[in-house]
Amino acid sequence: MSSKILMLYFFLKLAFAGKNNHAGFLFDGYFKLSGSAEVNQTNMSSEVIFTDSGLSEASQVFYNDSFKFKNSTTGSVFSFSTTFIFAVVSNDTEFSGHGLAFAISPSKGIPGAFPNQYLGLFNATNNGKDSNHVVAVELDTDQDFQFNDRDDNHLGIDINGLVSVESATAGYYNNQWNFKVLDLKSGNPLQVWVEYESSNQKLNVTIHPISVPKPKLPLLSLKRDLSPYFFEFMYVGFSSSSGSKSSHYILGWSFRMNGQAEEINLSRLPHIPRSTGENEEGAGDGYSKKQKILVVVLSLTGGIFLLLLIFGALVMISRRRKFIQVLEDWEVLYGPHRFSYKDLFIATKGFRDRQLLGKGGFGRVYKGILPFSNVQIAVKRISHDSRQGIREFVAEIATIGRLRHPNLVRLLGYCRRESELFLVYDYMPNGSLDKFLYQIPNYILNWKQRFKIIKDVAAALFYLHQQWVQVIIHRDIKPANVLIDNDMNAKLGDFGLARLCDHGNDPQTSHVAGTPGYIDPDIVQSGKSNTCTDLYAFGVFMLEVTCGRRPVDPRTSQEKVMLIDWVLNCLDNDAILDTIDSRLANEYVLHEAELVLKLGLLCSHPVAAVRPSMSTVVQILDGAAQLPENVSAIIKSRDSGYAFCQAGLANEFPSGITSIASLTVTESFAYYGR
Ligand SMILES: *[C@@H]1O[C@H](CO)[C@@H](O)[C@H](O)[C@H]1NC(C)=O
Ligand SMILES: *[C@@H]1O[C@H](CO)[C@@H](O)[C@H](O)[C@H]1NC(C)=O
Ligand SMILES: *[C@@H]1O[C@H](CO)[C@@H](O)[C@H](O)[C@H]1NC(C)=O
Ligand SMILES: *[C@@H]1O[C@H](CO)[C@@H](O)[C@H](O)[C@H]1NC(C)=O
Ligand SMILES: *[C@@H]1O[C@H](CO)[C@@H](O)[C@H](O)[C@H]1NC(C)=O
Ligand SMILES: *[C@@H]1O[C@H](CO)[C@@H](O)[C@H](O)[C@H]1NC(C)=O
Ligand SMILES: *[C@@H]1O[C@H](CO)[C@@H](O)[C@H](O)[C@H]1NC(C)=O
Ligand SMILES: CC(=O)N[C@H]1CO[C@H](CO)[C@@H](O)[C@@H]1O
Repeated sequence: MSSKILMLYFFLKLAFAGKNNHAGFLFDGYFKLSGSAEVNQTNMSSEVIFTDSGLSEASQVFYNDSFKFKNSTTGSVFSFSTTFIFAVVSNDTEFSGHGLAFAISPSKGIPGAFPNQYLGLFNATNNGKDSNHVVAVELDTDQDFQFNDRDDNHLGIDINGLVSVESATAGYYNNQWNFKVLDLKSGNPLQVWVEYESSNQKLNVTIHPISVPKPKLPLLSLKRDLSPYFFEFMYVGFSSSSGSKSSHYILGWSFRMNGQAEEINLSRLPHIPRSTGENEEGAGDGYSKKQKILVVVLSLTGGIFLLLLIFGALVMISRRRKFIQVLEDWEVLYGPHRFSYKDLFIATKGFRDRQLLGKGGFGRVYKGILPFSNVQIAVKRISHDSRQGIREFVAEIATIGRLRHPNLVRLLGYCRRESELFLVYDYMPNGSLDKFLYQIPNYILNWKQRFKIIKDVAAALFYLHQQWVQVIIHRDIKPANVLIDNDMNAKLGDFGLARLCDHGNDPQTSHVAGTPGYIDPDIVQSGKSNTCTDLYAFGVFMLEVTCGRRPVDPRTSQEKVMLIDWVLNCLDNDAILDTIDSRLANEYVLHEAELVLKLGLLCSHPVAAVRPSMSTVVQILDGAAQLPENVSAIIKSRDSGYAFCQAGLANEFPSGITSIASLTVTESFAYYGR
């Protein structure tokens, strides 16, 4: 060893000891977990890693020093953070072993642990026992029904046993809040973060490809005080199921107590030996190289020919379709709003299923990019059987198209072709409020955001009802029709559609528009909708956003199934604040939340005459007006109409909704609904 390198070695050692002082470390080498663990580091002294391969077949690699995890006076667990990059390389696509785990253990290694499905963490006798004092994050690549595994590609938080306390399919939420599934055993390096926050006792686990920055939202988030499971001093390390099926590599690892783990320098990421699969292929399986090339060439030319044929056919079809589209004189009046079918066809890549954003009662919504301008759009495809009403239909669209408000999704135009109608909207990449409230686990809208969303929707409705030259009734207010932009502003979508779709329909047979749970009981009787109908739905919406649950939830206890009933009951018992979304963890503005709940009940009062107007609602929300003095009394005074409402919701719904169970899955005209 030259003196230069020796000096560097000592320098690194000193830097390590001085800088981190047992508060953390950064290891930028790599090691392999399987059979006997091998440790290879690029530039760090080898003493930072303790290798224990003497225990059965399960391999474990632990850091040589323990860390102080608990405050000795209070007994609470400190915050900690760790990140590591791992890769699972296997040469068996069918089965690639059980996986690996990051573990926090009282000892340097976990004695007596079994390999395979036990992941080197526990054994058949101690699995699930409190005496283990082991907290682990499993990266599980096999489904073991014994431990209630959800699938063969998941992450889980394991406390003293292999039945995960919390688990989820491997993946992450990208910037548009779309979930991307990751394949743990792809062989590609993936980065994992395990972080515990002492102040709110939350353990978060995040996974992402190394090519994208750490996602904002964790995949797993467990609220749990870890102090019963930890001793004052604990060791950190990895364990693996071992076996010869796959190799588990750790390609960098950093850990820190009371702070965020240092980022791993990706430019220094070591190269891992790839699977031996390539060699196997080369070993020959009956085909010579020439034969293989021939097969490839043949299939390529065949494929290209087929593609050309399909392309030609598509071009011809789209040309023909384009000609079918007839432009009538009066339509020229609305000229700028009309898109050509061809453009929409190209924009949505031929209305391919991959472009589908959602399905609803009115039709499907596709994502598209307009040719030439590259503007992103959302195209709603509606089938419209009646031809007679088409003129009114288009006039209606022109009306909707002229509506402009920051809290309305902009309608850019339309296209009409045969019995189909296409509505073109601004594309909202983040999707709907429904997604933020219910579909992204671990995403919790805070009170400020919720209150803002309620005010935004109120402003949009006020505009539709009272500020525009003509009264527009929305008729389907619900979280699935409220879109969220990048700054978490809410925009109401699908306005005017219900009325649009009534044109050309026989009013006698037209069904009640709206979504069960949001439908004014009055409309069920009269069949007529007006602004009061919207107010009812908006009242339910306010309760829903505040309580963080759907208006009808058959999975909860009997007294909570109907949201309105439950909130009313709690109001009777002077416990209205109990209904506020528990995920907010008491972090809300008390007077605002109480105001929204009472206003929500007032708007969803069974007697339409009692409901305030949208202008009053906006004033109350802005603090420019007060709720009536006797609001509680008004809310509680419910007459026979209310009984009907209950009966209506529980038993008979118009238009083919048969059971309560279907209520939560029926999204009648979701914009970006599921
Ligand atoms: C390790 O240190 C040597 C000596 O300073 C340096 O030349 C080399 O680039 C380092 N390796 C990595 C992967 O950083
Ligand atoms: C590991 O820690 C022990 C003390 O706990 C120490 O004696 C030993 O030298 C360390 N091993 C290495 C490789 O640094
Ligand atoms: C432990 O908790 C006590 C009481 O809250 C505090 O004064 C002390 O600074 C804490 N110790 C450490 C090491 O954080
Ligand atoms: C399981 O592990 C414990 C130590 O945690 C050990 O005492 C016990 O013997 C092991 N059981 C089996 C069946 O190996
Ligand atoms: C854990 O995730 C939640 C969001 O689910 C976030 O509010 C919290 O700050 C995160 N905590 C840590 C330690 O990253
Ligand atoms: C690949 O398979 C061979 C036998 O088919 C086995 O000996 C080898 O250990 C496997 N390699 C890995 C990385 O799993
Ligand atoms: C990462 O490593 C490269 C090469 O060793 C170095 O040039 C770069 O400055 C490092 N980046 C950080 C953020 O440390
Ligand atoms: C698994 C692996 O790559 N091990 C290597 C670690 O480094 C030594 C030399 O420093 C090599 O001989 C091993 O093959």
